Amino acid sequence: MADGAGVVTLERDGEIGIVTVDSPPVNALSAAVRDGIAGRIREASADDGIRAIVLLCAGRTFIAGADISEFGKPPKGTPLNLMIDTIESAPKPVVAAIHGTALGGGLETALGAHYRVAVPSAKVGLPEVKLGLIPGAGGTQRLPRVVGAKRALEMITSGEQVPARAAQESGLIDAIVEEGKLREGAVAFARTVVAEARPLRKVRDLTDKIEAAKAEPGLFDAFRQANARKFRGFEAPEGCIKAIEAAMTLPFDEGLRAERAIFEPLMAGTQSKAQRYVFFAEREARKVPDLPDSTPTLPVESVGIVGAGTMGGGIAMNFLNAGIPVTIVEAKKENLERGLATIRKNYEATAAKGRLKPADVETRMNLLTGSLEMADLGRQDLVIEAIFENMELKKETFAKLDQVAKPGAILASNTSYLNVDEIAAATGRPESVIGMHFFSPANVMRLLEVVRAEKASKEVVATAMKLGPKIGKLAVLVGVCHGFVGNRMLAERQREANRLVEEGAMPWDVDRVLYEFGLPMGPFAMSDLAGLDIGWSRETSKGETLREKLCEMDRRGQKTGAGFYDYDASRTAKPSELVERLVLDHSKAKGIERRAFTDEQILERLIFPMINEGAKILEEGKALRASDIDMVWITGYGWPVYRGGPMFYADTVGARTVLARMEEWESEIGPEFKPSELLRRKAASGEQFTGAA
Ligand code: 3H9
Repeated sequence: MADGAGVVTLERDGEIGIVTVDSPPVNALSAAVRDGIAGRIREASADDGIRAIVLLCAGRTFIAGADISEFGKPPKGTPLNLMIDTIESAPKPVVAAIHGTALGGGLETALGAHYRVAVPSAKVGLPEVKLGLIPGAGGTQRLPRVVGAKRALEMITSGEQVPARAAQESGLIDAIVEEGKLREGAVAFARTVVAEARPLRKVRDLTDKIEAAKAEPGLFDAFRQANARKFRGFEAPEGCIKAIEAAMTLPFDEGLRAERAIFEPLMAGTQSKAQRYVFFAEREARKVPDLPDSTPTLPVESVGIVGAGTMGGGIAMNFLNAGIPVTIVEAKKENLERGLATIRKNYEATAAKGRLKPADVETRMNLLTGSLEMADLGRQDLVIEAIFENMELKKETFAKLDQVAKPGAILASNTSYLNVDEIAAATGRPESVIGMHFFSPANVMRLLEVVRAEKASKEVVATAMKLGPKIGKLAVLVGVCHGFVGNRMLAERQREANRLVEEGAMPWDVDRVLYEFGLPMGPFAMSDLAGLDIGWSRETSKGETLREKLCEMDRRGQKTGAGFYDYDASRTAKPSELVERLVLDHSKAKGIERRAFTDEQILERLIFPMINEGAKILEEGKALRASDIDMVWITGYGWPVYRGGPMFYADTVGARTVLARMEEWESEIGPEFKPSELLRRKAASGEQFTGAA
C-alpha cells in the first residue's frame, strides 16, 4: 500500500493513539515504513479524540535503522528526515516505546519523539559508523542535545549499543517500564504526560548541554588524539566528529544541512560500500545451501581438547567463556601445568584491567579440568585436537580418540594446513570428523574456519557452524585443501614478500605498505612478534633464507630484542642497519640485481597473487562465495573492513588490471602467477567477484 498502511497501523486506547510498526524481521525503515509512520502520525495528529501518541513496534525489536538494502538505490517514499520532522512537529506528545534495539535511523526516529520509554532489556545506539557512515537523519544534531557532546562523541564514533538503564542515566530514556509490558507502560506514561500537561519537549530546541560543551573547547581535538589509533584509515569517524562539532556551533536546521553534507559523500564512497557489503557478507556466511536451518544439530555441552599449548589453551577459553566445561589433555605433566597456569594468567590479566569480575575468573577456571589421560575424553560431545602440525602425530591422536571418544562425539582437528580427510581416515568414524581451525590468539580472533571433510555428516558440519556464534566466533565453511582459505592465500603473500626483499625492497618497506593499506602489521613485523625460530633449529638450519640467517645470529624476533628490526626496551621497532647489509649481501649471493619498487608495485605484488588464489579457491569450490573469503580475511587476519576483503578489493581495482599483472609476472617471473580461469572469465565479462563494489 502506497501510504504504508500495510506495515504501520493506528489504533486507539482511550485518548492515546497507538502507532504500531510491523515490518519483519527488524522493522527497518523501508519506504513503506517511512510513509506509514508519517501517515499515521498525521492521522493521529488530526484526530481530536487522541491526546497523545505512542510509537511502538511489533516483533522482536524497535526499528533497527534505515533499510540498508535500499542504500545506493534511487530514493522512494517519504524521506527519513521529513518523517522524523512530522513526529517532532506533531501537535500532541509522541512517546517512543522501545524494546529490542533502537539503532541508527531507529534511534533517530525515537529522538524525534517528545519522550522515550524502554523496557530494561532494550538497547539503543547509532551504529552508522560501522557501515562507514554518520547518522544521517539528525542523530548527530539531536543526540548531543540530549546526552552532551562528550557522550555523543563516544556513542556515535563507536556505534556501541547502550543498555536502557545506562541510556536513562544519560538522559536518553525518560522512563523504564516493566519487561514484557511495554505497551501498557508506554500508554500509562503517555497518560501521565497528558494529565500533567507536560510540554512538547522537542530535542531540537534543547540548549543546555550544547552550552555546557561550549565551555570545553578542547574537547574535540582531545577526542581525536585519544582515538587516532582506533580510527586509523577510516573516513567515517572524522565525519561523525565534524558533524557533532557542527551541532555545537550551528542553529539546528543548519546543523542538519551540515550533517547531510558529510553523510552524502560517505554514502557514495567505497569505504561505506565495503562496510555495508561486510554487514551482509557476515550474515550470508552463516548460510550453507545444503544445510537448511532445519538440519538437526548435536548437543555440545562439554568439550575435550588435546594439547595445552598456546592454541589449545586459547581454544579452551572460548568454551569456558560460554559456560561450557572443558577437559584439556596433555602428555607431560609440566606442559599441562604450564598450559593451565597460562589460562588462569590470561583471565587474571583481563580481570586486572577491569574487564572481568574476579569471581568470574574462578567460575571459568572451575569449568576447566586438566588431565594426562586420553581416556578422560570419553564423555565429551566435542573433542578438538590442537597438537603440533604433523600428519603422523595427528593420525595417531585421532586413532586414539576413535577408541576413547563416545559414539557420536564430534572429533575436530585444529590443523591450519593438513588434509582433514586423511586425518578422518585414521578413525573408523570419518562421518564425525571435521576441521575447526581457530586463529591465533584463539581466544581473541573472531574467525573459525570450519573445514568440511569429505565424509563429515551434515549434522556434524551444521553443529560446528552453529557453535561459532555461541563461542563468539564467525564460522566460515571451507573445503579441504592445503591451508584452506586463509593460510592458502597468505602463503602467496608471504612468498612475494620474501621475494620483494630479495629483488630490491627492504622488510620495512613491505611492512609499511601493508600497514598503510590498513592491515595491523606486515609480514616481517609479524614474524618478529611470533618469533623467527618457530620450526627452526640450529642443527637443521641450512643458513639459506634471511630468516635462517637471522636465527643463526640469534636475532629471533622481539623476544631476543632483534629480528628483522631492532627493538628498544619498550619493544619499539627500528629498521636495522645490520639487516639492511644482510639483505644486500643476500641478494648479491643469489645473483639478483636489486631495483627500486614503488609502494604501488609492492602492494600489487603482495595482494594480486592472493586475489588470484582466492579465484582458484572459488573455482575449486573450497569456499562457497567470494564474500566468505573476504570474511576470512577480515576476521582472521585483520584485513581492513573498509576495504571489504581481498575479493571486494579486486572488484574495486577491476579483474582486468589484476589479470594483466598476473600475466606479466607469469612470463617474467614464473608459473606460480598463472592466472586462474575464473579471473580470466571475470576480466573478459567485466563481472565482479562480489557484485557489491
Ligand atoms: C541508518 O540508519 C542510516 C540513518 O542514520 C540515515 C539514513 C538516511 N536494513 O542481524 P540479524 C536484516 S544505517 C536491512 O541476523 P540479529 C539482516 O540482513 C542502519 N536489513 O539479526 C538479516 O537478514 P537475513 C543503522 C537488515 O537478531 C535480518 O535482518 N542500523 C537491517 O542478530 C536479521 O538480522 C544498523 O546498522 C537493516 N538495517 O540482530 C543496524 N538490519 O535474515 C543493523 C538487519 O536475510 N542491524 N537486517 O540474513 C543489526 O545490527 C542487527 O541486525 C540487529 C538484529 C541487532 C538489529
